[in-house]
Amino acid sequence: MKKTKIYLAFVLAVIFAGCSSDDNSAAAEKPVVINFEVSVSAGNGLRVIADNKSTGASGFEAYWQFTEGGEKVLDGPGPEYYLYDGPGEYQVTLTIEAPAKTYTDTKNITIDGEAGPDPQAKKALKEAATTFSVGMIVQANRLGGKHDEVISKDFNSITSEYEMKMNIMYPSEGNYNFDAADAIVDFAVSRGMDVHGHALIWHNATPSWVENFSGTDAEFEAMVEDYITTTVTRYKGKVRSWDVVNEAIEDGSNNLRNSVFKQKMGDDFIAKCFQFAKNADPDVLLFYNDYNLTFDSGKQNAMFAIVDDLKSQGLIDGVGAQMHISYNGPSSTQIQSVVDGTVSRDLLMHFSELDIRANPDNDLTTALTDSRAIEQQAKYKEVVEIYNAIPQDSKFALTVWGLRDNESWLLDFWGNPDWPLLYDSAFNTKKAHDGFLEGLE
Ligand code: 9MR
Repeated sequence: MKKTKIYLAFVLAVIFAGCSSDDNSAAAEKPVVINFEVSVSAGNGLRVIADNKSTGASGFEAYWQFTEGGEKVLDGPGPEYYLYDGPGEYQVTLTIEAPAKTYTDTKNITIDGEAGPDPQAKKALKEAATTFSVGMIVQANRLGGKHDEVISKDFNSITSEYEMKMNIMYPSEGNYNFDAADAIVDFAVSRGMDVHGHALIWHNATPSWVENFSGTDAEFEAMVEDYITTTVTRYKGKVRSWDVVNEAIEDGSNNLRNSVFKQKMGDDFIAKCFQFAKNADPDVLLFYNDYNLTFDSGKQNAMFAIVDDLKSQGLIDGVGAQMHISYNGPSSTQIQSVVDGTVSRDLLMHFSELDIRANPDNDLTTALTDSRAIEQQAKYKEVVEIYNAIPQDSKFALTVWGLRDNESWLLDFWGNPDWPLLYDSAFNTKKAHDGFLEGLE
Protein backbone atom coordinates (compact mmCIF):
# COMPACT_ATOMS: atom_id res chain seq x y z
CA MET A 1 0.00 0.00 0.00
CA LYS A 2 2.75 2.40 1.03
CA LYS A 3 4.76 1.45 -2.06
CA THR A 4 1.77 2.22 -4.33
CA LYS A 5 1.39 5.65 -2.74
CA ILE A 6 5.04 6.45 -3.24
CA TYR A 7 4.84 5.25 -6.82
CA LEU A 8 1.73 7.37 -7.49
CA ALA A 9 3.43 10.40 -5.97
CA PHE A 10 6.43 9.80 -8.19
CA VAL A 11 4.32 9.47 -11.36
CA LEU A 12 2.45 12.67 -10.47
CA ALA A 13 5.72 14.43 -9.80
CA VAL A 14 7.05 13.31 -13.18
CA ILE A 15 3.86 14.44 -14.97
CA PHE A 16 3.94 17.77 -13.14
CA ALA A 17 7.61 18.34 -13.87
CA GLY A 18 7.11 17.21 -17.47
CA CYS A 19 4.30 19.78 -17.91
CA SER A 20 6.37 22.55 -16.45
CA SER A 21 9.22 21.74 -18.82
CA ASP A 22 6.89 22.33 -21.80
CA ASP A 23 6.18 25.82 -20.53
CA ASN A 24 9.09 27.82 -21.87
CA SER A 25 7.73 31.22 -20.86
CA ALA A 26 9.58 31.28 -17.50
CA ALA A 27 12.89 30.62 -19.26
CA ALA A 28 12.39 33.06 -22.10
CA GLU A 29 15.96 34.30 -21.86
CA LYS A 30 17.51 30.89 -22.45
CA PRO A 31 15.01 28.19 -23.40
CA VAL A 32 16.06 24.66 -22.53
CA VAL A 33 14.66 21.91 -24.72
CA ILE A 34 15.17 18.74 -22.74
CA ASN A 35 15.66 15.56 -24.71
CA PHE A 36 17.60 12.32 -24.48
CA GLU A 37 17.99 8.95 -26.20
CA VAL A 38 18.30 5.55 -24.56
CA SER A 39 19.51 2.32 -26.12
CA VAL A 40 20.58 -1.09 -24.85
CA SER A 41 24.22 -2.08 -25.31
CA ALA A 42 24.89 -4.67 -28.04
CA GLY A 43 27.34 -6.54 -25.81
CA ASN A 44 25.25 -6.65 -22.64
CA GLY A 45 21.46 -6.82 -22.59
CA LEU A 46 21.29 -5.30 -19.09
CA ARG A 47 23.39 -2.28 -19.95
CA VAL A 48 21.75 0.94 -21.05
CA ILE A 49 23.36 3.87 -22.82
CA ALA A 50 21.68 7.23 -22.23
CA ASP A 51 22.68 10.22 -24.32
CA ASN A 52 21.69 13.74 -23.34
CA LYS A 53 20.54 15.55 -26.50
CA SER A 54 19.07 18.62 -24.76
CA THR A 55 19.66 22.03 -26.24
CA GLY A 56 20.12 25.34 -24.43
CA ALA A 57 21.30 23.51 -21.31
CA SER A 58 25.00 24.25 -21.44
CA GLY A 59 26.33 25.53 -18.13
CA PHE A 60 23.47 23.97 -16.12
CA GLU A 61 23.80 20.82 -13.98
CA ALA A 62 22.11 17.73 -15.43
CA TYR A 63 21.40 14.49 -13.53
CA TRP A 64 20.32 10.97 -14.47
CA GLN A 65 18.15 8.64 -12.48
CA PHE A 66 17.99 5.14 -13.90
CA THR A 67 15.48 3.59 -11.53
CA GLU A 68 12.44 4.97 -9.76
CA GLY A 69 13.74 6.73 -6.65
CA GLY A 70 17.30 5.60 -7.46
CA GLU A 71 20.58 7.45 -6.98
CA LYS A 72 20.97 10.68 -8.97
CA VAL A 73 24.22 10.82 -10.93
CA LEU A 74 25.74 13.85 -12.54
CA ASP A 75 25.67 13.85 -16.36
CA GLY A 76 29.29 13.76 -17.52
CA PRO A 77 30.61 14.41 -21.01
CA GLY A 78 29.50 11.83 -23.59
CA PRO A 79 26.87 9.15 -23.10
CA GLU A 80 26.10 7.75 -19.64
CA TYR A 81 26.01 3.99 -19.02
CA TYR A 82 23.96 2.08 -16.48
CA LEU A 83 23.92 -1.63 -15.68
CA TYR A 84 20.62 -3.07 -14.41
CA ASP A 85 20.61 -6.02 -12.03
CA GLY A 86 18.05 -7.92 -14.11
CA PRO A 87 15.26 -7.69 -16.71
CA GLY A 88 12.26 -5.43 -15.98
CA GLU A 89 10.41 -2.22 -16.82
CA TYR A 90 12.37 0.83 -15.72
CA GLN A 91 12.08 4.60 -15.94
CA VAL A 92 15.07 6.72 -16.92
CA THR A 93 14.79 10.36 -15.89
CA LEU A 94 16.97 13.27 -16.95
CA THR A 95 16.82 16.42 -14.81
CA ILE A 96 18.35 19.75 -15.78
CA GLU A 97 18.65 22.30 -13.03
CA ALA A 98 18.58 25.82 -14.47
CA PRO A 99 18.55 28.77 -12.05
CA ALA A 100 14.93 29.71 -12.71
CA LYS A 101 13.46 26.25 -12.99
CA THR A 102 14.09 22.54 -13.19
CA TYR A 103 13.36 20.55 -16.34
CA THR A 104 12.75 16.80 -16.36
CA ASP A 105 12.11 14.20 -19.02
CA THR A 106 11.32 10.55 -18.34
CA LYS A 107 11.33 7.55 -20.67
CA ASN A 108 10.07 4.03 -19.96
CA ILE A 109 12.40 1.26 -21.02
CA THR A 110 12.05 -2.49 -21.17
CA ILE A 111 15.12 -4.49 -20.29
CA ASP A 112 14.70 -8.08 -21.43
CA GLY A 113 18.18 -9.06 -22.59
CA GLU A 114 20.80 -11.21 -20.97
CA ALA A 115 23.78 -10.12 -18.95
CA GLY A 116 27.14 -9.84 -20.70
CA PRO A 117 30.39 -11.10 -19.21
CA ASP A 118 30.32 -10.77 -15.42
CA PRO A 119 32.90 -8.17 -14.38
CA GLN A 120 32.74 -9.50 -10.83
CA ALA A 121 34.06 -12.88 -12.01
CA LYS A 122 37.53 -11.36 -12.30
CA LYS A 123 40.02 -11.60 -9.51
CA ALA A 124 39.95 -8.65 -7.13
CA LEU A 125 42.90 -6.28 -7.41
CA LYS A 126 43.61 -6.45 -3.69
CA GLU A 127 43.76 -10.24 -3.84
CA ALA A 128 46.03 -10.28 -6.87
CA ALA A 129 48.36 -7.70 -5.25
CA THR A 130 49.68 -9.74 -2.37
CA THR A 131 52.64 -7.55 -1.43
CA PHE A 132 51.26 -3.99 -1.34
CA SER A 133 48.03 -2.10 -0.69
CA VAL A 134 45.78 -1.09 -3.57
CA GLY A 135 44.26 2.30 -2.90
CA MET A 136 41.22 4.22 -4.11
CA ILE A 137 39.95 7.73 -3.42
CA VAL A 138 36.54 8.44 -1.93
CA GLN A 139 34.29 11.40 -1.25
CA ALA A 140 32.07 11.32 1.85
CA ASN A 141 28.88 11.79 -0.20
CA ARG A 142 29.69 8.74 -2.34
CA LEU A 143 30.20 6.31 0.55
CA GLY A 144 27.77 3.40 0.52
CA GLY A 145 25.76 1.92 -2.38
CA LYS A 146 27.44 0.70 -5.52
CA HIS A 147 30.67 2.61 -4.82
CA ASP A 148 31.01 0.79 -1.52
CA GLU A 149 30.42 -2.59 -3.18
CA VAL A 150 33.03 -2.05 -5.89
CA ILE A 151 35.59 -0.36 -3.67
CA SER A 152 35.32 -3.01 -0.96
CA LYS A 153 35.88 -5.73 -3.53
CA ASP A 154 38.95 -4.36 -5.31
CA PHE A 155 40.72 -2.05 -2.86
CA ASN A 156 42.15 -2.24 0.64
CA SER A 157 43.35 1.32 1.15
CA ILE A 158 41.37 4.55 1.12
CA THR A 159 42.41 8.13 0.45
CA SER A 160 40.07 11.09 0.75
CA GLU A 161 39.89 12.91 -2.60
CA TYR A 162 39.51 16.38 -1.03
CA GLU A 163 37.99 16.27 2.45
CA MET A 164 41.14 15.64 4.48
CA LYS A 165 42.75 18.86 3.33
CA MET A 166 43.16 22.01 5.39
CA ASN A 167 40.46 24.06 3.61
CA ILE A 168 37.86 21.47 4.59
CA MET A 169 39.13 20.36 8.01
CA TYR A 170 40.04 23.86 9.26
CA PRO A 171 37.69 26.25 7.42
CA SER A 172 37.86 29.15 9.88
CA GLU A 173 40.11 30.18 12.73
CA GLY A 174 39.57 28.06 15.83
CA ASN A 175 36.84 25.95 14.15
CA TYR A 176 37.77 22.51 12.97
CA ASN A 177 35.32 20.48 10.92
CA PHE A 178 36.10 16.78 10.79
CA ASP A 179 32.62 15.58 9.74
CA ALA A 180 33.57 14.34 6.28
CA ALA A 181 37.01 13.11 7.36
CA ASP A 182 35.47 11.14 10.24
CA ALA A 183 32.92 9.54 7.89
CA ILE A 184 35.68 8.50 5.48
CA VAL A 185 37.99 7.16 8.20
CA ASP A 186 35.10 5.27 9.87
CA PHE A 187 34.11 3.80 6.48
CA ALA A 188 37.62 2.46 5.95
CA VAL A 189 38.23 1.27 9.50
CA SER A 190 34.91 -0.59 9.65
CA ARG A 191 35.91 -2.48 6.49
CA GLY A 192 39.44 -3.23 7.68
CA MET A 193 41.01 -0.93 5.08
CA ASP A 194 44.08 1.27 5.48
CA VAL A 195 43.66 5.02 5.39
CA HIS A 196 46.27 7.15 3.65
CA GLY A 197 45.83 10.71 4.96
CA HIS A 198 46.00 13.29 2.17
CA ALA A 199 47.16 16.05 2.61
CA LEU A 200 48.03 18.13 5.68
CA ILE A 201 49.73 21.05 3.91
CA TRP A 202 49.01 21.93 0.28
CA HIS A 203 49.19 25.46 -1.14
CA ASN A 204 46.15 24.65 -3.31
CA ALA A 205 43.87 23.64 -0.44
CA THR A 206 44.69 26.35 2.06
CA PRO A 207 41.70 28.20 3.55
CA SER A 208 41.57 31.93 2.81
CA TRP A 209 41.87 32.87 6.49
CA VAL A 210 45.25 31.12 6.52
CA GLU A 211 46.32 32.72 3.22
CA ASN A 212 45.43 36.11 4.73
CA PHE A 213 46.64 35.34 8.26
CA SER A 214 46.74 38.53 10.27
CA GLY A 215 48.97 37.54 13.21
CA THR A 216 52.73 37.42 13.58
CA ASP A 217 54.92 34.76 11.98
CA ALA A 218 55.29 33.07 15.37
CA GLU A 219 51.51 32.98 15.76
CA PHE A 220 51.20 31.53 12.25
CA GLU A 221 53.64 28.74 13.07
CA ALA A 222 51.84 28.00 16.34
CA MET A 223 48.56 27.81 14.41
CA VAL A 224 50.06 25.33 11.92
CA GLU A 225 51.47 23.25 14.76
CA ASP A 226 48.06 23.20 16.44
CA TYR A 227 46.36 22.18 13.18
CA ILE A 228 48.78 19.34 12.44
CA THR A 229 48.81 18.15 16.06
CA THR A 230 45.01 18.22 16.34
CA THR A 231 44.47 16.40 13.05
CA VAL A 232 47.18 13.76 13.38
CA THR A 233 46.22 13.06 17.00
CA ARG A 234 42.55 12.67 16.11
CA TYR A 235 43.31 9.87 13.65
CA LYS A 236 46.14 8.21 15.57
CA GLY A 237 45.87 4.44 15.18
CA LYS A 238 43.33 4.79 12.37
CA VAL A 239 45.35 6.56 9.68
CA ARG A 240 48.36 4.53 8.54
CA SER A 241 50.18 7.32 6.75
CA TRP A 242 50.01 11.03 5.92
CA ASP A 243 51.10 13.17 3.02
CA VAL A 244 52.49 15.88 5.27
CA VAL A 245 53.41 18.32 2.52
CA ASN A 246 52.07 18.12 -1.01
CA GLU A 247 53.50 19.77 -4.15
CA ALA A 248 55.92 22.24 -2.52
CA ILE A 249 58.16 22.48 -5.61
CA GLU A 250 57.42 25.19 -8.16
CA ASP A 251 57.14 24.15 -11.79
CA GLY A 252 59.92 25.46 -14.00
CA SER A 253 62.31 26.86 -11.42
CA ASN A 254 62.21 23.79 -9.16
CA ASN A 255 62.60 26.15 -6.21
CA LEU A 256 60.25 25.97 -3.26
CA ARG A 257 56.90 27.54 -4.10
CA ASN A 258 56.49 30.89 -2.47
CA SER A 259 53.52 29.66 -0.41
CA VAL A 260 52.23 31.36 2.71
CA PHE A 261 53.87 28.54 4.68
CA LYS A 262 57.30 29.32 3.21
CA GLN A 263 56.80 33.06 3.67
CA LYS A 264 55.82 32.84 7.33
CA MET A 265 57.72 29.78 8.57
CA GLY A 266 60.85 30.00 6.42
CA ASP A 267 62.52 27.64 3.96
CA ASP A 268 62.51 24.87 6.56
CA PHE A 269 58.69 24.90 6.83
CA ILE A 270 58.57 21.37 5.38
CA ALA A 271 60.82 19.92 8.10
CA LYS A 272 58.84 21.81 10.75
CA CYS A 273 55.55 20.33 9.51
CA PHE A 274 57.02 16.82 9.44
CA GLN A 275 58.30 17.35 12.99
CA PHE A 276 54.85 18.46 14.21
CA ALA A 277 53.29 15.35 12.65
CA LYS A 278 55.92 13.05 14.12
CA ASN A 279 55.51 14.58 17.58
CA ALA A 280 51.75 13.95 17.39
CA ASP A 281 52.08 10.33 16.26
CA PRO A 282 55.57 8.79 16.21
CA ASP A 283 54.20 5.62 14.57
CA VAL A 284 52.35 7.09 11.61
CA LEU A 285 54.21 6.92 8.26
CA LEU A 286 55.10 10.32 6.82
CA PHE A 287 55.30 11.08 3.09
CA TYR A 288 56.29 13.93 0.80
CA ASN A 289 54.05 13.85 -2.31
CA ASP A 290 54.47 15.59 -5.69
CA TYR A 291 53.69 15.32 -9.42
CA ASN A 292 55.69 15.15 -12.69
CA LEU A 293 58.56 13.45 -10.88
CA THR A 294 58.98 10.85 -13.60
CA PHE A 295 59.67 12.85 -16.75
CA ASP A 296 60.97 16.05 -15.13
CA SER A 297 64.41 15.08 -13.86
CA GLY A 298 65.06 18.59 -12.53
CA LYS A 299 61.95 18.39 -10.38
CA GLN A 300 62.89 14.86 -9.32
CA ASN A 301 66.32 16.08 -8.17
CA ALA A 302 64.73 18.98 -6.26
CA MET A 303 62.33 16.54 -4.59
CA PHE A 304 65.13 14.18 -3.55
CA ALA A 305 67.08 17.11 -2.10
CA ILE A 306 64.09 17.94 0.13
CA VAL A 307 63.68 14.27 1.00
CA ASP A 308 67.39 13.82 1.84
CA ASP A 309 67.18 16.74 4.24
CA LEU A 310 64.13 15.23 5.94
CA LYS A 311 65.77 11.79 6.03
CA SER A 312 68.90 13.18 7.68
CA GLN A 313 66.65 14.39 10.50
CA GLY A 314 64.79 11.06 10.73
CA LEU A 315 61.50 12.68 9.73
CA ILE A 316 60.36 10.94 6.54
CA ASP A 317 59.25 7.41 5.70
CA GLY A 318 58.35 7.60 2.05
CA VAL A 319 57.92 9.37 -1.27
CA GLY A 320 54.58 9.75 -3.03
CA ALA A 321 55.02 9.98 -6.79
CA GLN A 322 51.71 11.12 -8.20
CA MET A 323 51.05 9.14 -11.36
CA HIS A 324 48.89 11.45 -13.43
CA ILE A 325 50.22 10.09 -16.70
CA SER A 326 49.10 9.29 -20.25
CA TYR A 327 48.88 6.14 -22.33
CA ASN A 328 51.83 7.45 -24.39
CA GLY A 329 54.14 8.72 -21.65
CA PRO A 330 56.21 8.98 -19.51
CA SER A 331 58.34 5.99 -20.50
CA SER A 332 58.98 2.98 -18.29
CA THR A 333 62.58 4.20 -17.86
CA GLN A 334 61.34 7.54 -16.55
CA ILE A 335 58.94 5.84 -14.15
CA GLN A 336 61.69 3.49 -13.00
CA SER A 337 64.02 6.43 -12.23
CA VAL A 338 61.82 7.76 -9.42
CA VAL A 339 61.50 4.23 -8.05
CA ASP A 340 65.28 3.72 -8.08
CA GLY A 341 65.92 7.03 -6.31
CA THR A 342 63.40 6.16 -3.62
CA VAL A 343 64.54 2.57 -3.10
CA SER A 344 68.22 3.57 -2.96
CA ARG A 345 67.36 5.92 -0.10
CA ASP A 346 65.64 3.13 1.81
CA LEU A 347 62.29 4.87 1.67
CA LEU A 348 58.80 3.58 0.98
CA MET A 349 57.50 4.17 -2.54
CA HIS A 350 53.88 5.26 -2.97
CA PHE A 351 52.53 5.44 -6.50
CA SER A 352 49.89 7.91 -5.42
CA GLU A 353 47.21 9.36 -7.68
CA LEU A 354 47.40 6.95 -10.62
CA ASP A 355 45.26 7.78 -13.63
CA ILE A 356 46.19 7.25 -17.27
CA ARG A 357 44.79 9.67 -19.83
CA ALA A 358 43.54 7.96 -22.97
CA ASN A 359 42.95 11.22 -24.83
CA PRO A 360 45.77 13.62 -23.97
CA ASP A 361 45.93 14.95 -27.55
CA ASN A 362 42.15 15.26 -27.87
CA ASP A 363 42.02 13.07 -30.95
CA LEU A 364 39.09 11.01 -29.62
CA THR A 365 35.88 13.00 -29.76
CA THR A 366 33.05 10.73 -28.64
CA ALA A 367 34.24 7.44 -27.20
CA LEU A 368 37.22 5.44 -26.03
CA THR A 369 38.15 3.39 -29.08
CA ASP A 370 39.12 -0.27 -28.73
CA SER A 371 42.63 0.37 -29.99
CA ARG A 372 43.19 3.22 -27.50
CA ALA A 373 41.68 1.12 -24.69
CA ILE A 374 44.25 -1.57 -25.50
CA GLU A 375 47.10 0.99 -25.40
CA GLN A 376 45.81 2.25 -22.05
CA GLN A 377 45.59 -1.33 -20.77
CA ALA A 378 49.25 -1.84 -21.72
CA LYS A 379 50.27 1.29 -19.80
CA TYR A 380 48.36 0.21 -16.69
CA LYS A 381 50.10 -3.15 -16.95
CA GLU A 382 53.52 -1.47 -17.28
CA VAL A 383 52.99 0.80 -14.26
CA VAL A 384 51.78 -2.06 -12.07
CA GLU A 385 54.61 -4.31 -13.25
CA ILE A 386 57.16 -1.66 -12.29
CA TYR A 387 55.50 -1.22 -8.89
CA ASN A 388 55.27 -4.95 -8.26
CA ALA A 389 59.00 -5.39 -8.95
CA ILE A 390 60.01 -2.96 -6.18
CA PRO A 391 61.94 -4.68 -3.36
CA GLN A 392 59.54 -5.64 -0.61
CA ASP A 393 61.02 -3.30 2.00
CA SER A 394 60.18 -0.29 -0.16
CA LYS A 395 56.70 -1.40 -1.19
CA PHE A 396 53.80 0.51 0.31
CA ALA A 397 50.74 1.19 -1.88
CA LEU A 398 49.56 2.03 -5.34
CA THR A 399 46.58 4.38 -5.24
CA VAL A 400 44.24 4.92 -8.19
CA TRP A 401 42.84 8.46 -8.41
CA GLY A 402 39.17 7.81 -9.09
CA LEU A 403 36.79 4.91 -9.57
CA ARG A 404 34.66 5.65 -12.64
CA ASP A 405 35.80 7.48 -15.77
CA ASN A 406 33.02 10.06 -15.43
CA GLU A 407 34.20 10.98 -11.91
CA SER A 408 37.78 11.88 -12.80
CA TRP A 409 39.10 15.35 -11.93
CA LEU A 410 40.82 15.29 -15.35
CA LEU A 411 37.57 15.96 -17.23
CA ASP A 412 37.14 19.40 -15.68
CA PHE A 413 40.83 20.11 -15.54
CA TRP A 414 41.57 19.57 -19.23
CA GLY A 415 38.06 20.09 -20.58
CA ASN A 416 38.50 17.12 -22.96
CA PRO A 417 36.57 13.90 -23.02
CA ASP A 418 38.70 11.20 -21.41
CA TRP A 419 38.47 7.75 -19.90
CA PRO A 420 41.44 7.55 -17.51
CA LEU A 421 40.32 5.02 -14.89
CA LEU A 422 39.61 1.32 -14.34
CA TYR A 423 35.78 1.47 -14.39
CA ASP A 424 33.35 3.01 -16.86
CA SER A 425 30.45 5.12 -15.68
CA ALA A 426 28.24 2.03 -15.24
CA PHE A 427 30.77 0.48 -12.83
CA ASN A 428 31.91 -2.03 -15.46
CA THR A 429 35.59 -2.91 -15.39
CA LYS A 430 37.49 -1.76 -18.48
CA LYS A 431 40.45 -3.22 -20.32
CA ALA A 432 42.53 -0.95 -18.07
CA HIS A 433 41.43 -3.15 -15.16
CA ASP A 434 42.65 -6.24 -17.04
CA GLY A 435 45.95 -4.41 -17.54
CA PHE A 436 46.26 -3.80 -13.79
CA LEU A 437 45.74 -7.54 -13.14
CA GLU A 438 48.17 -8.51 -15.91
CA GLY A 439 50.83 -6.35 -14.26
CA LEU A 440 50.58 -8.57 -11.19
CA GLU A 441 50.94 -11.89 -13.02
O1 9MR B 1 40.84 15.24 -7.42
C1 9MR B 1 40.82 16.29 -6.46
C2 9MR B 1 39.68 17.25 -6.72
O2 9MR B 1 38.44 16.57 -6.60
C3 9MR B 1 39.73 18.40 -5.72
O3 9MR B 1 38.75 19.36 -6.08
C4 9MR B 1 41.10 19.05 -5.74
C5 9MR B 1 41.20 20.13 -4.67
O4 9MR B 1 41.05 19.60 -3.38
O5 9MR B 1 42.11 18.10 -5.53
C6 9MR B 1 42.12 17.05 -6.47
O6 9MR B 1 43.16 16.15 -6.17
C7 9MR B 1 44.48 16.64 -6.33
C8 9MR B 1 45.32 16.01 -5.24
O7 9MR B 1 44.78 16.31 -3.98
C9 9MR B 1 46.76 16.50 -5.31
N1 9MR B 1 47.32 16.27 -6.63
C10 9MR B 1 46.54 16.75 -7.74
C11 9MR B 1 45.10 16.24 -7.66
C12 9MR B 1 44.30 16.75 -8.85
O8 9MR B 1 44.18 18.13 -8.79
